[in-house]
Amino acid sequence: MVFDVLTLFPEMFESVLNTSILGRAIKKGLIKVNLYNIRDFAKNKHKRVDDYPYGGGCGMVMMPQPLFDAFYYIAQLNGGTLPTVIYFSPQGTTFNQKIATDFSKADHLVLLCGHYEGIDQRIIDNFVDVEISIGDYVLTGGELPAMIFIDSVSRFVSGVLGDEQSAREESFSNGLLEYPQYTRPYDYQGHKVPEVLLSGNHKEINKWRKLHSLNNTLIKRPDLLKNTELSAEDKQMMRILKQRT
Ligand code: 4GX
Repeated sequence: MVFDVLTLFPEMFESVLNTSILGRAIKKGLIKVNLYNIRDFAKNKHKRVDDYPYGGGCGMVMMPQPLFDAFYYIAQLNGGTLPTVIYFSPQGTTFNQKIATDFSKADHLVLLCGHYEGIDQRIIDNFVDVEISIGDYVLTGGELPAMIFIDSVSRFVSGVLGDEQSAREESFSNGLLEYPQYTRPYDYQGHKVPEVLLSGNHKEINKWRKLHSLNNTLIKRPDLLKNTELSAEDKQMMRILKQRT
């Protein structure tokens, strides 16, 4: 899968793309991230990419020319057609796991990162297919949202996670929060690991994990349960949990 990123600050991406799971996925060739510096497309003498807003007001607006030319360039590299273009802004649809899985099926996406007060609306009107927000708070630019997008979408690209993790992912794509995890030692300063996890009884272990997964969700994120399909056994467990609170 290929991500073309249009940004004024390509250096912000370096450590994120060179580290851990994303770093490995890129080295393996499972994903490719092409960073384009928008400033490289500026045609004026001082390589300016922003200008004052029409109508007045504070802040600067990213001007059309460099981005129009960047999109023409990327389209030309792809036989004249532009892949789906995503723009990150607080006005977009709020990003979630479902949207991440949907985009992981694409083979090529263009991510536009705005900076300053925003970008000239004509860029959005002519090139942007989807506007995405990573949450209701204001950032200084679209670079962090683009990195979050690449990270969460790449996890669903085949081979990016190990077999074990992708199987685990499946068992938790049910919209529930995770169960508590423990590692050695069994007794750390008197704080012990729940006995059942040491029992070797996998039926009981799975039951314990499901119980805590349901309970965590009920206590911390009851809103998630509205969109979650529960089995008959899960519903029974849930009734018991609800009586106890
Ligand atoms: N989820 N930002 C985009 C530039 C901007 C300014 C004004 C449109 C109008 C954000 C978020 C986010 C800050 C990225 C403003 N664009 N992006 N940037 N939350 O806050 O995605």
